Amino acid sequence: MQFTRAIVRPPGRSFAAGLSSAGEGPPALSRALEQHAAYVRALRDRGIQVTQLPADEAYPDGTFVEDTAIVSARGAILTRPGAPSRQGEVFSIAECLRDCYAERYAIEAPGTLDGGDICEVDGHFLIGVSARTNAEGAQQLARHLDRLGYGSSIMDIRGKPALLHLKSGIAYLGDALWVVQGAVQHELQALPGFGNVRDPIVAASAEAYAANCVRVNDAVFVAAGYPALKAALERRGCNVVALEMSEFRKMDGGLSCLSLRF
Ligand code: CIR
Repeated sequence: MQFTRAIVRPPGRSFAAGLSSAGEGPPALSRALEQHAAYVRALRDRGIQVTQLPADEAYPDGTFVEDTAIVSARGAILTRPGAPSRQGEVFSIAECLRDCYAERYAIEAPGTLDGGDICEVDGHFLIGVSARTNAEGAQQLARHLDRLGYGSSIMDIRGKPALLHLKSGIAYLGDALWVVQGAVQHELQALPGFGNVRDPIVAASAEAYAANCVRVNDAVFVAAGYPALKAALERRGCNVVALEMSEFRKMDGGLSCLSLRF
């Protein structure tokens, strides 16, 4: 899938007040802003037109825009994030997506859903049921996707507390290339229709954070500082762009969640 546009939002002054279980101490805002600017430059270098929303101090986790919408080639679905403190993040994203998509749906109460739980696989969507995405939210999304002509599969990751979101543990990079954390490899292969997921790159446990990587046109963006995964991707022929993510990691944020790409 070739992306032409992305939406991002830099972290605001309230960033350190966001949700975190990482136990790595508070993020330094100045470094987070530098890292975010480098991420935006990397998107632009791939030919992407980037829309930067202003930071919103009311939402410390608002920089993790991926959680607020599912954006596909055919339509957009606004989410209802599982963390109550994040639900208001969706309004400004809805406004922004109004200009980009004629067809829009929304997850409604009592459903909850975070975009980080959704992994697109060549027009089929894996939907993770997690501590953030409930079964009702997953079913609503499956129905909206069906209206858009897409299939979906639900994968329950509630027994895997190390994974905040499905995409913390699974990345699909196109051309049958997968990166997974060992904890989800067998579950993925056991899903109906996914038995043929052969030879995924399995991130070593010391590099589990970097399993959340993303293909952006001719490149694969991966967190910097994870040499084994970078080398494995390069052996598979990927043009790897390594991006420093240390301050976002402190707030449990992966690389994919800093943008909506479409
Ligand atoms: C949260 O707990 O919601 C944020 N601190 C991090 C969200 C990261 N989102 C993602 O990986 N998709």
